[in-house]
Amino acid sequence: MTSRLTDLPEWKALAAHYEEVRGIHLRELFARDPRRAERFTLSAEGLMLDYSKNRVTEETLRRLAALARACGVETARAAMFAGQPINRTENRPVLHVALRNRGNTPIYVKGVDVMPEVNRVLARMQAFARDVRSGAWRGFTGKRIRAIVNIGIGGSDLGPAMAYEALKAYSQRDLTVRFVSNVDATHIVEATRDLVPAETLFIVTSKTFTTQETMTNAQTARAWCLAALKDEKAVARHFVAVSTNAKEVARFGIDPQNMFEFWDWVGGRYSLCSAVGLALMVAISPEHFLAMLDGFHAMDRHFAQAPLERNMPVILGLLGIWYNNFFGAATHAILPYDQYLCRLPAYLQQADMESNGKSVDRQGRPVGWQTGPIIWGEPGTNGQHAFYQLIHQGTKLVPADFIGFCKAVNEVGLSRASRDDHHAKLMANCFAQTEALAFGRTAAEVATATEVAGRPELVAHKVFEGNRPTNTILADELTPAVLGALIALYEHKIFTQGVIWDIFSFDQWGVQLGKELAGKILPELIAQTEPELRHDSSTNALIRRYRGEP
Ligand code: G6Q
Repeated sequence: MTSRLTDLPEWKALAAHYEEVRGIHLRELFARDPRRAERFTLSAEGLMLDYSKNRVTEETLRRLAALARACGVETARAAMFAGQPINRTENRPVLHVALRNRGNTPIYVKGVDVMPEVNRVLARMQAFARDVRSGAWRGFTGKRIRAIVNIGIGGSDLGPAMAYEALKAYSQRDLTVRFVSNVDATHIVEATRDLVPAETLFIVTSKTFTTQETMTNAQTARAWCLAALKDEKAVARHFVAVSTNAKEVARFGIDPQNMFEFWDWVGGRYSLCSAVGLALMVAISPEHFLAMLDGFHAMDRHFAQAPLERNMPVILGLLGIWYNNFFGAATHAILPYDQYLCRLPAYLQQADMESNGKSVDRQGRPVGWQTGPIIWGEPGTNGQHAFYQLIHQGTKLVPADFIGFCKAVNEVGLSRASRDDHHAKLMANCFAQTEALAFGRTAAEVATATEVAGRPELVAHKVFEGNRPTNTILADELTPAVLGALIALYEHKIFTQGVIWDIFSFDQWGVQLGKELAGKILPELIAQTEPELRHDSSTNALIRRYRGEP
């Protein structure tokens, strides 16, 4: 982009258009056009996106697509798929799409097709997963593996942990699968307290194999294992690694034969489809894992090929920009109406906030516009009994994505057509919420309700202004392929927004400073004699209090 974002004519046109439409109520937009829902619904790769309950007109969307074009979204998209080093601050390509490139078309990095390597590792993962699942892989004492513990953090934890929860119904139920991330010992202690060392396999997942939390937990797991098995050789049967760093893996004592590689062009928060997904593959089977990759790939193709106006990730990205940059909405809620997706908000929190939480443009100049929103959320219906009050009647605009399924994974109730059906109740709530948020309840409607009879002072409290925007993403059923398509949808939404905001979405320098300072403070907390503290007065006092010094 040669001009800065806010100087583009397309941006200025949107700013003027915003002034024209900001006051229009969704009630009016729906009343004007009986075919609005149809017009603003898009289906792709098993997902249906209804974006009609947004404060947009056809003109808004045209103008937003024009902005995307002016910002070079199409060129940037092509550059990513072609393996160009678009992560320029780390000088790397961004090729999570290669990990699920099920069509196997060659993708070149520095002139070398990466697909044979991707497929080689995928084949090794499958062989390993089959061995563990069948019992062919035994523990050191010859016992079958009954528990898998993934040790990793951030991008080496959230993806497989989220997807394991999401696809639990597809998992081998006699295999316990746990995820340990926090350096707080509580996490590993609680995760292992009921496990049997001779039947437990640890997957140490770390791109760098130097991450403090993961290495600390891995050493603790090693000690836990050896305390029971009493032989260093046991490590080879109870530990495998997922990493790019063969040297450190060997130093830890893990046989390089038992290391599953990935590559520096896979970003941590985009690594679920790499060997980082090994624990998930063992849990749900190679077949289901591959079905998930198929879903990812289908959405990748849609993103790569569909015109911007009919491109689901692009539409989600543009709507996000509309609220973030023009309406001033600071947050975006992710509200899955499916308990299996309980970790999806946390997963997307990292994917989005670590990617687009940036404040300088690609030239290193301060941006003069808002970038990534705060992502948050909880599964429905739980959230309805907690924070939805603010979304309905608070002073802040909170755009939200509602995600649901037509068919339940667990059909419980007298029958699907009965009022006892859990799933019908769940989805009735999902649809009702978006209806209430969009259309609200006017003072006139409240005034005629019997509940305020004789108490007119209550009317104001019971009014719902409405006009609160939502997307609804609906699919038939939560399958591995649908999960893959859903995650890819959000990945490419984040990509689209990053291009428009003119920021680098694939680095994460913002996590460095805290790590460095923790490295300085750690020796001060454990020093035998009182250390000389050179921090600010607050940090010095906290350290002294921790040490029990006056
Ligand atoms: C993700 C981040 C970060 C990373 C963790 C773990 O994009 O880079 O969350 O995944 O810090 O890093 P390792 O895999 O190297 O242990």
